[in-house]
Amino acid sequence: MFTKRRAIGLAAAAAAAALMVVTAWSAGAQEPTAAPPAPDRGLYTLTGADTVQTRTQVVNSGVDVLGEGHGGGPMELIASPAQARQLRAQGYTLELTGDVEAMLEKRSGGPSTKDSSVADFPSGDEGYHTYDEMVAEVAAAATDHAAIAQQGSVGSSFEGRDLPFLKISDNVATDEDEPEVLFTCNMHAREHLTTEMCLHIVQRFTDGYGTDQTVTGFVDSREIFVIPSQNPDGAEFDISGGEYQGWRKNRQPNSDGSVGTDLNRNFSYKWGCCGGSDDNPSGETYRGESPASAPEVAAVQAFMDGRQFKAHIDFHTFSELVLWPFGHTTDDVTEGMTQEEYDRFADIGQQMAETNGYTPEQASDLYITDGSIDDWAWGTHKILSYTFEMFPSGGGIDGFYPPDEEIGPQTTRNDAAVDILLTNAG
Ligand code: LU0
Ligand code: CA
Ligand code: CA
Ligand code: CA
Ligand code: ZN
Repeated sequence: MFTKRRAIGLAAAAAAAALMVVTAWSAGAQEPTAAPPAPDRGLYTLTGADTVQTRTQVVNSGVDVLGEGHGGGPMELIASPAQARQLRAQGYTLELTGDVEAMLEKRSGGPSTKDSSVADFPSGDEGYHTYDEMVAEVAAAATDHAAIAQQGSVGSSFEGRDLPFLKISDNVATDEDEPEVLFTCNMHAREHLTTEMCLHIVQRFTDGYGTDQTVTGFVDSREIFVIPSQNPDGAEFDISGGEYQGWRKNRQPNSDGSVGTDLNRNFSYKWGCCGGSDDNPSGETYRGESPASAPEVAAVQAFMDGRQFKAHIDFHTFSELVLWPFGHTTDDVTEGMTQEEYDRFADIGQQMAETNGYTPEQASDLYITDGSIDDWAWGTHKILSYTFEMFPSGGGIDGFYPPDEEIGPQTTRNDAAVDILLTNAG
């Protein structure tokens, strides 16, 4: 009986809820309760996941974990009614705190009045760059600073959007023997603040050249590469329909009819090795069909294979963290990571975190991830590779959508950390 009802519920939660109401009426046993069915996408607070293992289980159960939570506190996540039931059956405590659809609509300024066929940020958030605006910004930087900035292409997204990069250095047209440093952004669709972080780096190291001494020194002695968006299809989808969609993955269709690969689980180093990703295509941490099966990942990997990067930051949101490899294991020292190398990661990570007030830790202190960009960058190329989780430190689904007034303060907040990375690339 219990099993049967649960099976029905897992198959179609809404239908099952309706069925139970009808049953109660016809049996005449009791009035149907007024409690509304749980929303399709409910925001939940989960407690009971106090270890890396249990947090990893939750993250890869198909649900959408928001931010990381510090020190193993409660987790905030988006789940369907069936997913919430399943997690409860596994012994976790889940409290429903909101309806994500309603929250996204509210954050987007109410029911959209915009042309739903056009991807644009909701009114009030125009300070963020759409894909076209980002492309124009990169092109303008190259045109306005032709002596130190040159534009190129990393490749194309699944839907065919160009993935532009900008190189910033003196004698920019020449591949000089200077340490190469890479900044990548917007791997997860809804993490729009990170696109702004990369554009801020572009602006700072181009406009500041010749006037700002620190900037000039780095531009003269380094080759700085910036990829403002690794997931333009997802980012455009996230702002389509005049309303934020809360989208994470890319927009590549899957065999089961669902859409999207989690790009930060699709990199080729120890892909799918360690329970740090989902093999279910509809899951939010779906690792893809094979290593680098996402065209965006294949493009970024090929680009990085073709250069000699010494240091790298991949910007994400949110939780205010500085993270270093490995994510696939909780071990500090393992194949591909000596104690000395680990200590260097931790030392520079802590130095950077001191400047921006983030929390520094190894990536797997949160939960296990496999197929992430920083594991790949270090594991295959020995690139000093960090993941930053930017502002805010918490805040549910709205954490992905800080008001555009935050762009200035939250990007300049990382200037000193970026400079520390550039210094240590030498
Ligand atoms: O990919 C992720 O899950 C990252 C964290 C890892 C780099 C450890 N968090 S995010 O998806 O919330 N940006
Ligand atoms: Ca605003
Ligand atoms: Ca140069
Ligand atoms: Ca070079
Ligand atoms: Zn992310």
